[in-house]
Formats: sequence, structure tokens, C-alpha cells
Amino acid sequence: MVKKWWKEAVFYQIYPRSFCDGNGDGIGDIKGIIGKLDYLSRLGVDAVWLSPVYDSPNDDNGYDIRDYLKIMQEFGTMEEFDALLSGLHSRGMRLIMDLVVNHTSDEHAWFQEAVRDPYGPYHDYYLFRENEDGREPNNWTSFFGQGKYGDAWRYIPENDEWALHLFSKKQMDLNWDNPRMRREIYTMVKWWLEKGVDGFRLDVINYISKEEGLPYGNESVGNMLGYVGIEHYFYGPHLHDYLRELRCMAFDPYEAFSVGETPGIGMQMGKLLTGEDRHELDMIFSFDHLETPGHMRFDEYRYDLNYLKQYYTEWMEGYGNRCWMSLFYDNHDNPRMISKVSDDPHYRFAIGKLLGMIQFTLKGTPFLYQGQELGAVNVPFTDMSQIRDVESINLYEELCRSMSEEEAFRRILAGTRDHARAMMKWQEAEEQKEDRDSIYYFYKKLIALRKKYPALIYGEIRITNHSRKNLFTWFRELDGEEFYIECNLSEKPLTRPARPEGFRGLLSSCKEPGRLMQPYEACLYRKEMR
Ligand code: ISL
Ligand code: CA
Repeated sequence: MVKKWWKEAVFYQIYPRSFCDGNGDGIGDIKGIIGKLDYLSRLGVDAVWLSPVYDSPNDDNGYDIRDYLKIMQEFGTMEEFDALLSGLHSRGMRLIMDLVVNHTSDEHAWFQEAVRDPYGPYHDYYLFRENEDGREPNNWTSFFGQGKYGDAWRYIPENDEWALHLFSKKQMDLNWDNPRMRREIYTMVKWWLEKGVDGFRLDVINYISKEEGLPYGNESVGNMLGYVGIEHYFYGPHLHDYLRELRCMAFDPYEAFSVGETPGIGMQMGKLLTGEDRHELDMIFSFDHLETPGHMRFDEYRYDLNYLKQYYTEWMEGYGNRCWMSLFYDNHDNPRMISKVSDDPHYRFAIGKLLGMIQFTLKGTPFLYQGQELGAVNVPFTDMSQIRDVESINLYEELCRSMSEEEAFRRILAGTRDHARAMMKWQEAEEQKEDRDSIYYFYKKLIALRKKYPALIYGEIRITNHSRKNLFTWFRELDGEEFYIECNLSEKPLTRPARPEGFRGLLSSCKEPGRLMQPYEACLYRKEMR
């Protein structure tokens, strides 16, 4: 197993808008983050993934970039960014930026120029198609649209043509088949690496290569997944080539780290993207564990942790020794995992600790999302007027065409990304820091143990009790050092399995582990060395 800093690191995702407000205008900012660096460092964080802080009109909270080389005014200045970077580095932490290069804002200079001069070089930076019969060039639907035929296309009246946007109508897809465009991206990436940033999280990076000719989408695939056309770009023909080029031209000279956001890619394609000798990505985020099969994010249902066991078992046993996995539950695009499992506040901390135990002792790199270390749960929204997210707002409008407003709101409440975008609760963080039974304290201990024992990072993993419902157990082993982990995945007490010989308790989510495992109890044991 090749050793890498990013395999050993604990990452922490910051969504700047809602992390910490440093100047009192109610919006999180870079100054606020700087003020919390000691908090992060004390928790044991090794690297921060910063969601976009670039100049943006905020149609999609910064995932619509107007200028890659400027800082969003609300978030601060480039001087403050530099101070953030050096503040992290001086504490021994690293910084990875969000790289959003599947699309830019329609307010980006490239797009403006592309529209101004349809015969100029920038026109081919995007995916324009001529208007033929007043109809969209194909039937693709956008992720943030209203599911109507061809709503991934925006009509550009200036030139009587259409432009592709897989996300909001202000997020225009870039044409990765244009080498000049690609070179400009590499130059921009190197500009940030030159500053000293340590790598990138690559937004929807598996969508960048679209099938030639942008063929019509299969409607039955569309009905199944909710999006028409996806089979023509979620794993496009030049994806591997473009990733290799990006790595070789921009990342490698700086030894930059990369983690790709790759919705829908699955384990086998994931292997091709992350195989150690393939020179594409270091890691990916796969999302198939975030909803149980048969459910979508906007369904009201309860998540069964037995599915999480099944998912992780498959990846732990099948991903192989040449790939390295990312481990996460929460991010800025999803409701909180604790709430998916149970909305009963009584179980909040138990579930939070259980999730932490799994995340920090399976084989892979944990990514925390701000607030997860406090056991953050969903927000009790009561009305659409409290919802800010472009995805939810558009979906609500679409749903209201086929159901009552109450029903539509219930669905938005189940899945809205705004659950994760509520302000970080700093008062609560202070309280939890003082409380040895808190989830914060538990996470801090887990992180410390993971740092202390390389077996918890590089050790072989062996899962046991495969077919026992509600029980998830596994061993980690490296150079004779052994650990055993046992988890109750349910709300019911569970007979504790016999403890393997010679193991002694190291950390438990409940005060005194007895004959019965408590609801959602999680324990870590270490083999006594003789
Ligand atoms: O693909 C999807 C559904 O199958 C979407 O959920 C998609 O994966 C997701 O929205 C992509 O997220 C990323 O890109 C978006 C941005 O809004 C998100 O915040 C970002 O994480 C567009 O840039
Ligand atoms: Ca502010």
C-alpha cells in the first residue's frame, strides 16, 4: 500500500456562506473561517475542502463562477484568502479548493464574449447549437430545471441559437473538446497551485465529456433516473483522456491532490478513475450510499443502516488495493445523515457517534462536513419562503403542477439542500467542547486514535457477521496490530456478539457496554500486545 498524506488526512468541508460570519453582515466569510482555524486544528482536522469562494452572481451559491481568479466580494478579499491559506499551512493543515469546470456562470467573460462574437474563438468554449425549427436541439433535461423536454437548453436570442446548461440556466456547460479552452483551465488551475493550494475537489467532473453530436436521450432511462440525456455524458467518451491531461499538465508539477465528485459512477468505473497507476484522480465521491435503493433524495422515508453496511461491505471487499476510498455522509447538497436515519432527537447523538465510528475506522479517507462533529440535524423549515436553493425552488414549481402545495412542500422538506446550508452553531460547539459525553468529544477522540494507530488507516480490513441483520463488525490489522469494531445499526437493543479473544475496549459510544448493545451503539477494541 503506497503511503500518501491524503490517505492519512481527515478532511473537513467548509461551506463558506454558512460557516462563520467574521464581519457581522450575517453571511459567512473568509475572515470568519480564519477565526476558526484553531477550532479545526484542535478537532484534529488535517485538510480543509473549501466550497467555491470565487466571484459569482450566486445563482447556485458560487457553483456558477464569473471569475476564477477573484474572490467573491461577500466572502472577502484575495489578501484574506492568502491569510487563510498561510494560517492553515502554519498549523500544519492543507487546503483544497473547489474546481468547478464543467460549467461557468453566464456572466463569465468567456460566455459574454462567446455571445458577443459568434465567429470568435470563445464561441466554441461552450456548447452552442443552431436554432433549426424553434425547438431545443435535443430532449435533455437539466438537474435544476423543471423536467420539461429539452430544458437543459437556453435560447440565446442575440444569435438565434441554443446553449447547453446541465444545471441552472445561468450555469453554461463548457466544451471540453476544445483544446484551447482546456489549456485556459490548466493555466487557471496552475495559478492557484502556484499560490500554494494543495489540491482540488472537482465538481461533477465525470460530466465534462459529452458524446459527440449530443444525441437524443433515452426517455425510459430519463423516467427511471429523473433526467433525460444523462447516459450521453455521465461517463463520456473522452473522460479518461481529459482527466489525464489535466493531471499531467496542471496537477502533477505541483503534486496536487484531486478528489472528483462523480455522481452515478459506480464501483467499476470508479476503479478506472482512481486506479493508482492510471494517473487520473486520487479519489472520488460516490453517492450511492446516501439513499437506500428505490428511494430518491426528495422521498419521505427512513434510511435503513443495513444498506450502509451492505454498501461499505461491497466497496471494502471489492474496490481493491490500488484504489482508495473517500468516506462521507454529509455535504452541502444533502440533508443530514442523522435525520435520514431517525428524526427522534433521543437518538441524535447515538446515531452521530455510530456514523463517526464507521467513518473513522473503515478503510478510506474521512471527509467531515461542517457541523457533523456536533451532530447537526435537518432544519425544521415550515414554509417555502424559507427555502433559498435554486434546485428546491424550481422543483417545487414543477411538483405543484401535479400535486397539492402541501404535498410538494413535504417533498422539498425531505430533500432540500438547504438543510445542510444552515449557519454553523458555534454556541453549541463551545458547549460540546466542554462535555466529555458530547459527539464533538467522541469525534475528536476517534480522530486522535486514527492518527495514533496506522492500522486504522493502512490496515487490512476484514468484515465479519455479513448476514446478521443490524450488526456490523470488522477487524483492521497491520503488522500484528489489530482492532475490532462492532456496531448496532438499529434502534433496538441487540445481543452483543462474543468478543474476540484478547481484545480490550478502547472507545465506546455508551457509558458501560453490557450484555446487550444499546440502540446504535458502536465500540472499538484493540488487541492486547503480549
Ligand atoms: O447529478 C445529480 C443528481 O443525479 C445532482 O445531484 C448533482 O450530482 C449534484 O447536484 C452536483 O453537485 C455539484 O454541482 C452542482 C452544484 O449545485 C452542487 O452544489 C455541487 O456540489 C452544479 O455545480
Ligand atoms: Ca460576513
